[in-house]
Amino acid sequence: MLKIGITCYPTLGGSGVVATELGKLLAERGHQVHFITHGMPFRLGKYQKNIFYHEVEVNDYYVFKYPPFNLALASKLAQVAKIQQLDILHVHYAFPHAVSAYLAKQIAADTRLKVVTTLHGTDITVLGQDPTLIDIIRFAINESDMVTAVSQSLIDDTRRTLQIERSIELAHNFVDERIYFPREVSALRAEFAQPHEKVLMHISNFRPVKRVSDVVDLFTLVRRQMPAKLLFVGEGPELPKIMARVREAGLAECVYFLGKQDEVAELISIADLLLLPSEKESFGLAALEAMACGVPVLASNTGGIPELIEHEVSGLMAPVGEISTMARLALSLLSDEQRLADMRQAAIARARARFSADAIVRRYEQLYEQVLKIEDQS
Ligand code: GMT
Repeated sequence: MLKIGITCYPTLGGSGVVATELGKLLAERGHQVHFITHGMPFRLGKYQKNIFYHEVEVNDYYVFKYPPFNLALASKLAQVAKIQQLDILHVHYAFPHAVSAYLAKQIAADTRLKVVTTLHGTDITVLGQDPTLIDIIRFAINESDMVTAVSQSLIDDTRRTLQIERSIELAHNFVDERIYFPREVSALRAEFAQPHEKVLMHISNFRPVKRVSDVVDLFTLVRRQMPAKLLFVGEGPELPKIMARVREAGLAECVYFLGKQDEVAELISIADLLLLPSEKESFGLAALEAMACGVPVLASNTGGIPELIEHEVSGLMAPVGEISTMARLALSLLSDEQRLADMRQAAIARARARFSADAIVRRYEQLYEQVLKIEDQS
C-alpha cells in the first residue's frame, strides 16, 4: 500500500473532480492519501478512512505585492512528503502544481518521493501557449518522474505545442458507476418539463472555451421545431452574457439556470441530451458523467471528445461552431424515440466498458508501481 500526496485545484473544474475521486478510490483500496491543497476539495465529502487533508496557508507579509502561493505550496508539499514519508506526489494540472512539486522534491531530497504530473487540458492548450509561461511549464513536465494525460489528443497537443519528447502515459478520465447511473427522476423532471417536452442540458464552468452562446443558438433552432426545455448547470464568467442572450432570444420561459451544483448525477438523469459545443475539450468529463447516466451527448468534434463518443452510436459530434448541423443532429435524434433509447444504452455501455473507475484507478496504481522503480539520476 502506498502513501500518496495529491494536489489539485480544490474548488473548481474537472481536474479537481478527477483528482478528488481518484484519491477517494485509492483510499478505498487501502492506500494512504494526503490531499495537499489550499482548500478542502469540494467532492471530498464526509470523513473517509485513509484520507488526510493538509491545508496550504500563504503568508501575506506586507512586503509582498502578491502572496507567494506557489512557494507556500512547494514548502507544504515538501513538509508533508518528509513527515508522512510519501512515496508519490501526484499533482493535477501542470501549472503551477508541477513546478511546486519539482521544488518540493529538491527540498525533500532525502526521501524516496516521486512526482507524477497529470495534464488536464487548458494547462497545455491555453497556459502552455502563453509565452510568459511556456518555458516553466515545459521544464516542470520534463522534470516530473512520470507524466500522464487524460486523452491521446492532449498527449499530441503537449508534444506539438511544448515540443516535449519524453514519454507521456495515457490515463483517461473515469466515472464511478456507483454514483453515475440512470436514476429514477420523474418527479424532479416534472419540476422543469412536461412529459411531451424534451430536456436539453449544458454543464460547465461558463468560460469562453465552452462556447456557451452556441448552446443558446442551437436550442433556439431546436425549440422552433419541437417543445423543449433547456437547463444550465454551473457558473462562470460568461453566465451574465448568456442570461442576457436567453432573454433577448425570448427564451426566458423555457430556460432554467440552476447555478453551481456539487452533486449532478440526479440532475443529469432528467436530460434527454447534453450539449457540449466547446472550442477545446481535452476530455469532457461532464460528457462522460452524462453518458454513464444514460444521457447521450452532442459535442463538438474537438480534442479528446472523439476518444469518448462514437458518432451516431454512443453520441453525436459536429465541427466546432456549426450550430445548424448541431441543431439538425439534435432534432433528428430527439424525434426518434427508438434511436434515442438505443443511444442511451450505447452511451452507458461505452462509459462502463472504456472509462470505468475500477479499471482506470488500477491503471494509476500500475503507473505508480512503475515510477517507483525508476532510479533517480542524482
Ligand atoms: O475546462 C477547463 O479549463 C478546466 C479544466 C479543469 O481544470 O477541470 O478542464 C480540463 O480538465 C478536465 C478534467 O480532466 C477535462 O475533462 C476537460 O475537458 C478539460 N477542459 C478543457 O480541455 C477545456
